[in-house]
Amino acid sequence: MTPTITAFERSPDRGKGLARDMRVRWALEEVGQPYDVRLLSFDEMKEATHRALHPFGQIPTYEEGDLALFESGAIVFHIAAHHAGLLPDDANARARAIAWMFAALNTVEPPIVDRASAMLVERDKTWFEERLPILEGRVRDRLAELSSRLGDADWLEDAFSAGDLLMVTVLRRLSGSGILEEYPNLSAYVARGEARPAYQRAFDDQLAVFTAASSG
Ligand SMILES: N[C@@H](CCC(=O)N[C@@H](CS)C(=O)NCC(=O)O)C(=O)O
Repeated sequence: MTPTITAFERSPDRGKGLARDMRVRWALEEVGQPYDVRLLSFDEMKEATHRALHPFGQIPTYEEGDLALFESGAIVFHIAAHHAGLLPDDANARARAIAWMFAALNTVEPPIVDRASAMLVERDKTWFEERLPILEGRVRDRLAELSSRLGDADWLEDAFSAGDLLMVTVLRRLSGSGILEEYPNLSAYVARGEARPAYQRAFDDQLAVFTAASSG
């Protein structure tokens, strides 16, 4: 059965691949699973029909037969668990790849999102200039730790996994900040993820939605 995911009708990032349906698209492309996309406006995301799928009125969601899922991490895990290619077969290696999925979403993404949110909605506050270095310090602490763990390796464990897929998409949220570039091995790691053909197909498909909406 072909799954259906939801995505922004008009992504606020203007098609830069930062909206979280990108993670799901990329995972589906990696495992070779075709999918349909239902595009939603911001208003539609907050309506009861969509909230029945997503309690917080957000994208992405994933529908497949009787199953309706929300949370990009849960969706990527579901895809990885049901197809070969995103999680190792060995039980211990698999558990470690899953640990990296949680690390991406639970440990690395929060300080990056806190910084991005402050840049977006707190710029006019009197305390913004004082708070920003604190938020950026927290991002740098996490990146320094991740950079030191990654070292010269291509991926976080022996082979590319759903853990890398999520980590790369999380790190991409720093694009334009200049912070990622302070850690050359992390920049190279993100570039390695972006160079994967499955990533490029997912990116192009997401960008095509934005381009079509802008020209329409
Ligand atoms: N933890 C959720 C976050 C979902 C999320 O923040 N989605 C954003 C797009 S990337 C969204 O729908 N934003 C619009 C809104 O919250 O109103 C996940 O990983 O799926």
